[in-house]
Amino acid sequence: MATVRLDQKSRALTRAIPTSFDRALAKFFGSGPTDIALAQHQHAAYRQAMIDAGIEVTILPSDNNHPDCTFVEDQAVVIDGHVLLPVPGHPSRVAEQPPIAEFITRQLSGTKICRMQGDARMDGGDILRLGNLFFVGRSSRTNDAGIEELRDLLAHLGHELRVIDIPEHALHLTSISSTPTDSVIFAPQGFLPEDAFGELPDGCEVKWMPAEEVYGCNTIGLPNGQVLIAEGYPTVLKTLVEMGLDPVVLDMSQIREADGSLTCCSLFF
Ligand code: CIR
Repeated sequence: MATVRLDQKSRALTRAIPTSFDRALAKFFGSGPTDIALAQHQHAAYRQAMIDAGIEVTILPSDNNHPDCTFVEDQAVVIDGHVLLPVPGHPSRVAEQPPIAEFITRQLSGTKICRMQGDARMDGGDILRLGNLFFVGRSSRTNDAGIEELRDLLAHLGHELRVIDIPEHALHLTSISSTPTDSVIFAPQGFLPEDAFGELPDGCEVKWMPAEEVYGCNTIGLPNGQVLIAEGYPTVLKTLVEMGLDPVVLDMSQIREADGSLTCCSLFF
């Protein structure tokens, strides 16, 4: 999940892969999963890697009526303990939200829950956090009205929001970028203008990866110095090692077939 700083990553929500996963939406990285047992195995390894890193991981049951239900990142936005429940940008994904919303509101009882209204649309996967600076992708799933609702919440919390236009051949901002630490952004060359992220705070930088490693740019940095990365992206791997971090390589092949990246499969709260 891309809306929490490293020091805020202690608990993560996940959701099991449904038996209908082969019908998940797939248009960008994949053409649809073909091996559900393998996908479930990969998801189990993903959860275990987080548990091994000291994260408290919860798994909600899957919903076979919603092939994309594993991708919980899109369904709720948790920022500094505040919750924004977006209206997901794809109609087939709207009804995935209630059990996730119910779990999160129970866990964070006492916090104000905002629900997106009217025509506003947003997938949580369009939000990226670098320390206390936020970016949002304007994409096929996230519209201007959704962005304004996020801006209102961030203004209340005193955080800046910058908007990045996502190219048509990409799904979300986090499909093409991530923050393995609170001071570094990984992004692929050629997908975004070089100044897309604007001027960054002192000590922060964008590390541009080769375009063919776009899927590898999605990583999950963890408080213990480990960084979860997908298998098969050598520049991403080498860069993390050079940064003194400890990469944990996961086979994501079947999850990638459903256009899902590492961050999509969890919601830190
Ligand atoms: C979808 O198209 O919505 C899913 N098949 C993939 C969602 C991936 N989520 C993400 O990037 N945050």
